[in-house]
Formats: sequence, C-alpha cells, structure tokens
Amino acid sequence: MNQIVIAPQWYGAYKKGPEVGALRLAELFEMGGLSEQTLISVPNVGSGEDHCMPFFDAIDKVNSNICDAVFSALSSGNKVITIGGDHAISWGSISGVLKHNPEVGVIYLDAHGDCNISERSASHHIHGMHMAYLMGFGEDKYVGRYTKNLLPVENILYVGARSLDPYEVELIKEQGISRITCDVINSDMIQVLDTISDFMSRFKQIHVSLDIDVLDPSIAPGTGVPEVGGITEEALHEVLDFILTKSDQVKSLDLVEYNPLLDIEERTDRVVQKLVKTISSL
Ligand SMILES: [Mn+2]
Repeated sequence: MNQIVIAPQWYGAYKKGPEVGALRLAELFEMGGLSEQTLISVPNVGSGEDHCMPFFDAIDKVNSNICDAVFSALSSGNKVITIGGDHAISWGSISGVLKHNPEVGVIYLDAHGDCNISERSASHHIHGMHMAYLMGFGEDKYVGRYTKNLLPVENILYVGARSLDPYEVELIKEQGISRITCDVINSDMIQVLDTISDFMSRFKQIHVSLDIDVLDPSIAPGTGVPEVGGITEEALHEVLDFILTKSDQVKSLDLVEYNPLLDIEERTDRVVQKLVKTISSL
C-alpha cells in the first residue's frame, strides 16, 4: 500500500506558494485513488531571531513529524510518498528512511545540490541545506538531527543539478559525490540509464527525491527557484519509468517545490498531473 504524507510548508523556500502546491498534489493523488493521506501540521509563525536559519524552529517541528510518519509507514511494510511543500521537507523524509534502513541509496533529481550550510549560504534558505546536514557536514546542532544514521556521500546520485553554490561545488568535488548533468540527460539517455542502473545495483532500497525544478523552466515555470538549461519532460519520464519499474527497490519518494502561484497558463499543473500518475504506480 502507498501512504501519502503531505507537508504544506513554504518556510524553507522563504517564498509563499509551495504550501498551495502541496494541497493541489494531495488532491491529485486522492483523485488517483491514493487516499491514505497523513497531513503534517505546519505551525503559523514569524521568521524569529535566527537570521542564519530563518524559520528553523517551525521547519524543525515539521521535519520531526515527517521523520516519524515516514519511519512508521516503512516499518509497517508500506511505501511512502512525501509531498512538499518546499524541499526542506526532505530533511525529515530522508531521515525517516535512514532511521528505518541506513543502507539506502538516494537518487536526487533537482536543479540544485541542496547541500549548502548555514555559515556559507548567501540566501540562508533552509531548502538549500538539508543534504549537507543529512550527510554529516555543518554545525553539530543540525547534523543527525532526526536520526543518528547519516547518509554516506557514496549513497547519493544527483540527477540534473546545474546550479551549485561555491560551498556545494567544493563539497561535491572533494567528496566525489556522483552527479549526472543535464547535458548528458538531454543527449545520451543510454548512458544515463546505465549510470542509474549501476547505482541502484548497489542497494536493496532506493529513495527518490524529485524537485520539479529539475525540468526546464519553459516546461515547468511554477517553481520557486527556476534554473535554465533543465531537462525535458520526456527525459524525466524516461528516467522515472526506469527507476520505478526496473525493480521493487523504491520504497519512498518525495515530490516537492510545485508553486502554483508562479505557474504560467497552468503549464506546471499539467506536468504535475502526469507526474502524479507515474508516481502513483510506485
Ligand atoms: Mn531545487
């Protein structure tokens, strides 16, 4: 059975709209027959005093609850889809997965690395940081926040990342984290699927984290931090079909950063309708 965890949070993006996207996605999953849904309560707060980690207390509470919900779904033998909201909700979802099985492989489809740290981030938006803390980099306060099981750098495959901050470039290079670029995705799908297949063969369990900004903004403009040079919708579906149908390894998935307030002519809404259909078959 598939369980849906809905996290209508926008604090990590520092821009309203992802919470509207979360409820729209929940509605689409429900229309597709996935009605086993848990709504995570998101507190209504101001940004508080900590300008280096704005809204941290609210995000922390949300992630702690997401971690519990994902851990409990997986422990009951179910698959779980966590819907954002902004991508900071993956701090909670991936923590829940790691708590259940520390030997999971994470395929991270995103225009960004989301592995900056508070001290080095120019924007201080938390949706760009959680991967660093999950891996074990940055301040002790944030590392191992929801589970002591950290995500080994070799258990990550970035797909479509094309906009990286200086700290992220250093980290990915120094740690040798695997990455498939958009150029390769848009030109050599066989190589892409080979790389994904090799990566997946190393794990019994896979988590997929899908930020819709991995798509080119001409296809999916309704997202908070669009980056030109993204992948096509066909390429994304080819990759997802391969990952989801190749085996039964994928037990959990995040779908994040749909912002209907920024959409143009409902283009992104049509894209997410198709994605929900594909993902529902998980
Ligand atoms: Mn992103």
